[in-house]
Amino acid sequence: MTRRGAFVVVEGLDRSGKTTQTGILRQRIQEAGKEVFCVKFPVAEVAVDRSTPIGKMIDAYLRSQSDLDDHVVHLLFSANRWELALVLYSRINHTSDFDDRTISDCFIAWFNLQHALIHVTTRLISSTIISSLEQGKIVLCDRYAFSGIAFSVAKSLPSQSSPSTTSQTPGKLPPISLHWARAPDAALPSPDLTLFLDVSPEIALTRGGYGEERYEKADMQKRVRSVFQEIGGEVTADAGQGKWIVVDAGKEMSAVTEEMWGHVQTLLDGINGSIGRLWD
Ligand code: 2DT
Repeated sequence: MTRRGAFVVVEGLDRSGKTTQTGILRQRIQEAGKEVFCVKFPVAEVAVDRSTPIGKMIDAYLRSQSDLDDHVVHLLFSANRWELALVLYSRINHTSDFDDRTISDCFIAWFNLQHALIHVTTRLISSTIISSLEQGKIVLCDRYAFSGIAFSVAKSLPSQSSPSTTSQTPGKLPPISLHWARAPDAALPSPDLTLFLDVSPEIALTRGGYGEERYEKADMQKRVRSVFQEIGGEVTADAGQGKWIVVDAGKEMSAVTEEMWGHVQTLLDGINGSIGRLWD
């Protein structure tokens, strides 16, 4: 039986160097003669000159140009992962099934036809990430469902600077629990390896561009970091969810690259066995 490719996710706090390191890894994988399929969440653009409606809503929210309830934001991020599955499926397979539909129609249909469409979208994602893996490609993903959970749950934790407050509107909807946050992404492919780039909010603060977006505040980043640590513990305890490696992203960039590359290199020859599912 041919070996499938590996699914590698890079997660981290803001300004941890995630996107730069993912770019370097992509180049190294290609130089090693392997095919790589790259994905970045949240996705604002999934193809040349085409932006997704949900990607745009997330972008406006992150730039503080709109305000949305935390639960809605969480579901939008998850829908952003599902909509990528739909778009890529129709492009890769040249099917007409979804060509005439706008992505937001798909999203509404997802809510209306919940069970049926979740089943369909689960199959569809098999044709994108999973088919790449089956073709032996390495799938390299810059943020995934773990970010979704970490950022949404962090908003429900008390602020460390003023413990009685969270970013949620008081007295409205219940806080977002780990359990609730996991649900929309259940059954998406689970990574074989997650590299979590860990950097202290103090070091991140000193890096360029920090502070421009909604979540780029030291207090929020501390809470995100603590939820990521909890998720890392859960992934490590569950053999079906792949490996979770914490990389100290506070050190020199090239040292971070070498450490990450060391882990990815072990997966270049592919993997025996089927692709796991998140939280199955
Ligand atoms: P970047 O800085 O990597 O573009 O991320 N986020 C991301 C969530 O809150 N939920 C999610 O599901 C994902 C994928 C993390 C922009 C911000 O979006 C947050 C930071």
